[in-house]
Amino acid sequence: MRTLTLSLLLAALPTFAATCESISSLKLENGTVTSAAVIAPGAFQVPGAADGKGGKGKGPNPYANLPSFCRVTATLTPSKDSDIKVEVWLPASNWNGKYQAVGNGGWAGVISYTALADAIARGYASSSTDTGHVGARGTFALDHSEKLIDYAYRSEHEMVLKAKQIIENFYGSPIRYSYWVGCSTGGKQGLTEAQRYPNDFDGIVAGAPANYMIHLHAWSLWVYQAVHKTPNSFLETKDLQTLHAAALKACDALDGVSDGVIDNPRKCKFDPAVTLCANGATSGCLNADQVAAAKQIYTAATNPRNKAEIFPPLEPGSEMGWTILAGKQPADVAADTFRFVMFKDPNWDAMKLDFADIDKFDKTDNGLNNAINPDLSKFFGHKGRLLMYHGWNDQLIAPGNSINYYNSVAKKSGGVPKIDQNLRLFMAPGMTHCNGGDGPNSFDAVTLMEQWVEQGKAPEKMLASHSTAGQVDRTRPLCPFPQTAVYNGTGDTKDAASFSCKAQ
Ligand SMILES: [Ca+2]
Repeated sequence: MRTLTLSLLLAALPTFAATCESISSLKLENGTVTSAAVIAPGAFQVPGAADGKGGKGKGPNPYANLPSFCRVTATLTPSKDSDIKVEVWLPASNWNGKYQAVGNGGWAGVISYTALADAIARGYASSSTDTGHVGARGTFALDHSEKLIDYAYRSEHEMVLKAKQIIENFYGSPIRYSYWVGCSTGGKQGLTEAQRYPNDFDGIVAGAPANYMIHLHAWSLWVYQAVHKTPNSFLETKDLQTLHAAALKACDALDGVSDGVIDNPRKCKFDPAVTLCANGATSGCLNADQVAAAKQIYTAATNPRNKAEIFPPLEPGSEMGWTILAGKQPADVAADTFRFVMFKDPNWDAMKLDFADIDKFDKTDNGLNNAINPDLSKFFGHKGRLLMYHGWNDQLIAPGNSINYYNSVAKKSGGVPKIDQNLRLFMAPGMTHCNGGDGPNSFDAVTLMEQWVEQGKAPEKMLASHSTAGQVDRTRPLCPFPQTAVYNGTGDTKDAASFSCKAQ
């Protein structure tokens, strides 16, 4: 009877849904809707991209199968120096009643179009922001402290407020659930939201978060400096191959399956000295300076004054990805923090970074881009769910960073059992930054998050797959930290069914 009454009531409710075009006259606080137009199925083209696909070149068009949607663009100006571009995409039909905000990568500076497309393909209304500047570099931050605030947290929160307003205005009904989905900078943005604006989301998916940004960027240059200490320190690709082979030889089989993937690199004490050239050999081995460089890279960055850890190290198994941080030039994404925020000198020399200055850098940042507040009690207090993941072979953000943050939240909250229904971290063996790699690296965190938030079903495992040339060739469960997937002893080691999540 109660159900019948409710459905009659719902059916009788008038809808106040607006037309797409009418959204352009919607009034926003500290912002303006700049356009609102219906995009026909499959017709979206990335603005300014010659191929309409955002530089995807000959790859498949990620927008070809999109349903019709209302595309809203807005400019937000919470400060006088702000120029935050936002897009809100609203499925024209079959809206699932929910909102999914999507994150950025690196220094952002661009709308995340493919992530928007993924979200609306699932029926979500979605939004993305360029975080308040154009371009992938940190150059904008030079003498623009308000824009740096926009990048750090304000653009995301302002976007959320405006997107919710636009969505509810368009559909004429309240949003049932709100989610954040992002990796790397997007992971940082998700954690920042949980820390600063705990009521913005019901669920947050935060992959490989760049949340300890100042330390992350300092550590990135620790890796760079390691291979430039002497003229003989640099690790060429062949040297990385030598290291990688030695790391696998030492660590791969420890997890019970020799498959080219080290399930838990921290269980293996790999000493790169085993690759040192002996007896006059010059190939297939490393010179002493290269071994020293590798040792530095496998070691946490520390403050030389007090030995305090600045950031955890790259792990054995990740060697083939070192070409970015341990490259011929410092990685701009990291060096830009020091060029444009700390030293205000575009020509600053990354070799001059003194790790004894880390406290000074933190002081300058003042908690702006270091998003490490472990107190998530307000987010957890309304049953907010946080799903984190990180690849053990991450070559850009050391995976230990996620473990450190997880542990800090657990400690603050009174132990793992206290947070287990609100925060779960999934470490992915053999996965590189956000996806890819030799280990299973494709998974559906969004569906797990939906089940967690909407049905109260916490994720006990996350099924991951690895593909070669588009064909799945192995599957494996990813387990909530500190559990790991352990081989049952029988069955196909390429099949997830042969593994169980166990605490070790
Ligand atoms: Ca293995």
